[in-house]
Amino acid sequence: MLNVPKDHPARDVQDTFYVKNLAGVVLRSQTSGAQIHVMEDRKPPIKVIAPGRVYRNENINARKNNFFHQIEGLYVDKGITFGDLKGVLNEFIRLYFGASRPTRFRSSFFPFTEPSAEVDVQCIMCQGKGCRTCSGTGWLEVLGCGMVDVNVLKGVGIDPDVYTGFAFGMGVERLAMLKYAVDDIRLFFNNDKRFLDQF
Ligand code: 2NL
Repeated sequence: MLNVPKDHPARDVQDTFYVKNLAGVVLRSQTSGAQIHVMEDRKPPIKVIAPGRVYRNENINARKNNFFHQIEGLYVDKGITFGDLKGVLNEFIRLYFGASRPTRFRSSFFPFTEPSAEVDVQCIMCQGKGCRTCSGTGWLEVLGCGMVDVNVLKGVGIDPDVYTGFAFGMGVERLAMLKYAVDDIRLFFNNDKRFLDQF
């Protein structure tokens, strides 16, 4: 339903865990399924926020855990444009990081959105000069987004000649790491009271 062909390389980053002895049961790698169900069951205008725990087969390190919490958003109606997407996400980032934190939209690829973009904020460690945290680029990736792919709309029975929509997804832990300069995602899951007491 998310326009990812069986043999597409974009499947690799969605590799997850299969539950033994429960045929066909798999731990979700993104919360998009919730939004697909809403689009199947309702007519536009559709506005959804889908938060929840998601799982991925990762080699665990400071940046990646094999589960995290994702917040996805979806807005489908007549006349929704990339301008609406930019307006909503710029406002969210302004409220979350503060007005003084520069951001940029960079073109990207997701099978379920076209066009797709990633939003970066200026590196909080070096203020854009380039350092180890931002691999010398001066920017840190915050979230992924784009206009809902025509094939996704068709798949759920929404006419893409009448309706358009935007969607986005972000990692809760990653957002907290960027705001509070936390350098290891595993700290959120170790339940060390000294870490948790700071917040
Ligand atoms: C991310 C990036 C993304 C979406 C999620 C989406 C959902 C539907 C249709 C189209 Cl139902 N798109 N979600 C779109 C772009 C990016 O997630 O979560 N990075 C951690």
